[in-house]
Amino acid sequence: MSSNTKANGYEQLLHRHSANPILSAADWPYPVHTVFNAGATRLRDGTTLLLCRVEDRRGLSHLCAARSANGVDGWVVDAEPTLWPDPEHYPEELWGIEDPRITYVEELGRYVVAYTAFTRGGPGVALALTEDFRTFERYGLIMQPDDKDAALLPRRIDGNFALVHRPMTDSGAHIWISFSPDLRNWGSHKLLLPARKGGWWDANKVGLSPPLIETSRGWLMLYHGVRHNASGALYRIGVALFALDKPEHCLLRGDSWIFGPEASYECEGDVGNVVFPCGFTLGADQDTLHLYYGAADSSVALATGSVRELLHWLDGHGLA
Ligand code: BMA
Repeated sequence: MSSNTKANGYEQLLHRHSANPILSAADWPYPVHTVFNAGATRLRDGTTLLLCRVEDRRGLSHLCAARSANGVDGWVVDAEPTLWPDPEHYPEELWGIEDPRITYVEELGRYVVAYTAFTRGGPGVALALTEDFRTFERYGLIMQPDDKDAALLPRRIDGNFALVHRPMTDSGAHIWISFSPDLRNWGSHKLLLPARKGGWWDANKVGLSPPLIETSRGWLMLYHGVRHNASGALYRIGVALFALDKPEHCLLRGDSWIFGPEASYECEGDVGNVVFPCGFTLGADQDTLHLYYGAADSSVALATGSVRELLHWLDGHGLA
């Protein structure tokens, strides 16, 4: 067995950091209930920025930035909420804002944050643009409810911006991709990755986890798959690969999940048995993956892996 093989015989592709969970409510400079599902990016000066979903005791969420030089510890958390719901001007934010995914867009010279805006009509997808995570320009709701788990691609495809997202319809919770010339008007909607059926681990719902990872072989997707069982739901992570110039074309989809709740902080919390990544950064080698995930809707944890190894695993376990 290689060092990546676990006792149960499965290869371990993502490795939990020994400092997990790396952020929780106890680290916050103001009263909060839980901290989880953080978007991630590396700033120009090398600082890792996590934009965390923070839930208060009303049950409503806002976003708050935490910065660290090494992406593991020494976090400096904003003294006040970084992005607070603004239902007066953006009624779609009435019940809070959740689960941000961050994409840096060279063409705009800005980060595009896609987040879930929650209101009476359900959760929808909203965008906010920022240069520094201190001031934001809101673009408002771009995908109406029910829709969530969205992230922008870092560059245009065939002249258009592309957004991966997860609308809920009568036919289920599947991952879609949509295109826009200006980030405001969206169309050319295409089904990207459907939930499987029956007994599969990703039969009941799928959704994008962090933004797509661009590799020489295609767009690498980490997605969450949900299976309902007698005691609730299990959130686990799977992998798929899409064509670079035609991202709606799935090249490979892994058969099994690669990461699921096992550690106590993933199994126990407000919502047990949930691992929910919303962000990643890459090491200087452009291969080492730092995956930031919400654990049991209660804390932020980190797992590391290798993009090369994930692609290699897909070659052996992917269904075309
Ligand atoms: C999903 C999202 C996530 C949450 C997960 C588990 O539907 O709302 O924010 O982490 O459920 O509760």
